[in-house]
Amino acid sequence: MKKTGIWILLSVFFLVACGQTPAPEPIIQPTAAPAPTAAPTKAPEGPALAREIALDYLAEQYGAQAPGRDLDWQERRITPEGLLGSETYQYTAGDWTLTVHYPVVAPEAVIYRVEVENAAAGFYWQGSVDAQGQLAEIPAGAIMARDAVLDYLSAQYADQAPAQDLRWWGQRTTPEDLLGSETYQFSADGWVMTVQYPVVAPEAVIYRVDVSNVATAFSWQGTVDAAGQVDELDEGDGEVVDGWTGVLVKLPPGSQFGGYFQRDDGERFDFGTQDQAVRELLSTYTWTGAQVRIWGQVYYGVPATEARHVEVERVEALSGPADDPRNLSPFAQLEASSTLPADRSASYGAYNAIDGLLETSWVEGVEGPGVGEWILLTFPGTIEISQFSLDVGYDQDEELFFANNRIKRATVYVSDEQFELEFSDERGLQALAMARTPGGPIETTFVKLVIEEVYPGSRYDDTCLAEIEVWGLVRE
Ligand SMILES: [Ca+2]
Ligand SMILES: [Ca+2]
Repeated sequence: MKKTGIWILLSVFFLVACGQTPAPEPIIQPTAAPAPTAAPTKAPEGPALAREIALDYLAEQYGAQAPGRDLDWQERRITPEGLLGSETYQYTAGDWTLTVHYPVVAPEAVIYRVEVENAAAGFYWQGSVDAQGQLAEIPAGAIMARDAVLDYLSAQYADQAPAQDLRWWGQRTTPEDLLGSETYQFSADGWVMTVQYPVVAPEAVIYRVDVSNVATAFSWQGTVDAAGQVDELDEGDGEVVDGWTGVLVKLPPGSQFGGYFQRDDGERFDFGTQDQAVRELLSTYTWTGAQVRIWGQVYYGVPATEARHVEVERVEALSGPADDPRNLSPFAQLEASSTLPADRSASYGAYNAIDGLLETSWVEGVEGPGVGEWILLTFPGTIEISQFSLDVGYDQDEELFFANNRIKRATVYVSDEQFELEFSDERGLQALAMARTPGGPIETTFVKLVIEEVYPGSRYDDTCLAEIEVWGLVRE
C-alpha cells in the first residue's frame, strides 16, 4: 500500500511573562479626543521584507538580468478600494515593477506572492515568500503554459475569457506524496487555473491546463507543449467512459508519458485526474496491478499515449493484486555506489538500468572494473520475486557492448539472503528464473546487485548494466 505522509505544521508561540509582581492597575484618566492622524504612508514591514528577499534571490540566480540591488524603489499601495482580506503593494524603479500581494491573516501565516516584471527587458518572475522568509519560485515552464493559455483564451473566447489585465498569483499544490509530476495553481479574481506536468526533460514536457470560473461557469481544458503550442481538449469530443475495465500500467522512468490504462480489449489510453483521492487510488492500483473499473471522459487527438487521454473521475478495484508476475523495476527508487560522470555522448546514472531502453546503461564510476560496486532497487512495498532479466553490458550496439566490460558474475541481495548469478557474454536480456527448491517464496522490499567478476572490455575498463528487470508480484 502506498502510505500517505501527513505533514503537520506546528507554529509555536512563546508568551513571555514579565515581572514578578502584578503590575499596578493603570489609572484611566479622561483625555482630550485624540488628534486625527494622517493615514499611514508606509507599508507594513512584511511586503517590503518579502521584496528584499526576492530581490536577493534574483540577484543571486539571474545576475545581470535581475533588477540591480541599488535601485530606489517607489512604493504604492494598489489594493482595490473596498477589497477586504488581501493587500497589494507595488514597487517601481525605472522599467521594473515589483508587486507584492498577500492575504490579511495572522502574521506568522502570511505568504507573500511576489511578481517581478520588466517588459522592456523581457523579464518576468513570480514566487512566494513565507513568514519565515522561505522563498519558493514558480517554475518558468508553468508560467509559460499559463500565459500561452491566457493568450489562447482571449483569442478564442473573447468576452467569456479572463480579462487581460488580471494578475494571476501562483502557488505549488503538488500533493506531498506525489512523485514524478508537479502541480501549480494560479488564481485571479474568481478564476482558477491548474497547471500539471510530468517531471521529464524540459523539451518533452506537456503541460495539462484546466481553467475555471465558478461564478461564470466557464470551464476549459487543454494542453501546452514545451514550445507553447496550445491544444484544446474539446468537451464536445469527450466520450463518456462508463465503467471500462482493465489495468493501469506504469512506464519506465524517462518515458514521455508516465503510464497508461490498458482496457480488457488491449486498447491503451493515457490517464490522469484532477482529484487527489482518485489520484492516490490510481497510484495504488498501478503498483498492485489490480484489475480496475474506471469512469470519466476520454479525449482524442491529445499529446498522450496513442493520442488519447482518459480523465478519470472515479476508479474502483475489481480484484486484489495481479496474479501474473510483472516487471516491477519501473516502480523502484534507484541508488548506485558510483556512476561514471556524464560525457558529451551520454549519461550513465542508475536510472538508465530501469528505463526500458537497452541502449542506455548504468556504468560504475571507479578505477578498474568496479568489482564490489553495486546498484540498489528499493520498491514501494513487499514484492515476491520470480525472475530477473538483465542485459549485462553497454548494449547500444555490438561494438560498444564488447568495448566495455560486461558483468560475468554478480551477487544479488534480497531481504536477508543472497544469490550468486552467472551471465553469458551476450547481448540482450538474459532471464533467470528465481525460486527456492524447496522453500517458500522470495519476498523482499529491495534488490541489490553487486558486481563480482566481469568479461573485460576491449577498449574501456568500465562495467555496464543496460537493464535490470525484477519480475514478480506485489505482496501487500
Ligand atoms: Ca537502459
Ligand atoms: Ca571503471
